[in-house]
Amino acid sequence: MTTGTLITVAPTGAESAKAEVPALPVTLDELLLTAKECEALGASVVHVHVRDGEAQPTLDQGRLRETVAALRESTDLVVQLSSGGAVSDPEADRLAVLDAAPDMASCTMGTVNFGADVFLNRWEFIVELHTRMQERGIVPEYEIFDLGHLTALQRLLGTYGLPAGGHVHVDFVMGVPGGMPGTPAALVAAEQMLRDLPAGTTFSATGVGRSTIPVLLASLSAGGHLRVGMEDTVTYAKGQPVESNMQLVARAVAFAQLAQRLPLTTTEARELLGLPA
Ligand code: KMH
Ligand code: ZN
Repeated sequence: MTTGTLITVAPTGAESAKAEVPALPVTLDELLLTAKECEALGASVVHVHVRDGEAQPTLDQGRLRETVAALRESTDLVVQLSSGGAVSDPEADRLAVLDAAPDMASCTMGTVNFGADVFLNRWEFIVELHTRMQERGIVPEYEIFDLGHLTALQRLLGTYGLPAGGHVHVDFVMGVPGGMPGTPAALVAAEQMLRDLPAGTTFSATGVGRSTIPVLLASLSAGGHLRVGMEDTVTYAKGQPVESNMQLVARAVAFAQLAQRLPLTTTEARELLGLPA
């Protein structure tokens, strides 16, 4: 039965430039303030990409560890580090993200064209991420950019077993140029494929750019959860730049309330995701 809504905020990403999107949180202080305010509004998970002193994406181990510690110190949010990084990040650096010991990490389930770039996720690399997370008790969020990624997930779980905590949670990242479109039809197709995954598998969805609202509404209607934030959405409405991540979380909360699926607390989110209390 569908109950409340898990709201994940993805505040920064690796793609937008601070110079073009001044409201993007890129320093640790900006990230912490954003995280605290989004938690107060109803977010329960934060999906984190960090930036360096020049506001460029980085997988620097020191910054990752400092960020995990600071988020734990000032919020109760589930801390999910991106192992996807930027398209240019080497596999070794992406695997090393796990050394920062987050609650969760993303695990993208296949290669996808990413605009003019390629977001490379080889099978052996996926297996390494999955098994290292199993060993360390880090809960994965499986990122699904295309329907074939769900077939790969079925194969992964069938061969290497369930993730830490025993619960499977996937996130449909929709509307990336090169991936599945951000449409209700594609969301329903993806949701239908969850039947081939372990019973109780949950999903969230995010639509990049102009697919943000259709995907948000479709996910709520189909019993899914939500990911919102400036990683995926920098335009609030036509001609209106997003002012802050809080603006996007507030809109997601309002939609969830309309759908009578209230935001989960951080405690409820941990329970849903199979994380320790
Ligand atoms: N920045 C994208 C290339 C993830 O965080 O795991 C990959 C991404 C997915 O954002
Ligand atoms: Zn990400």
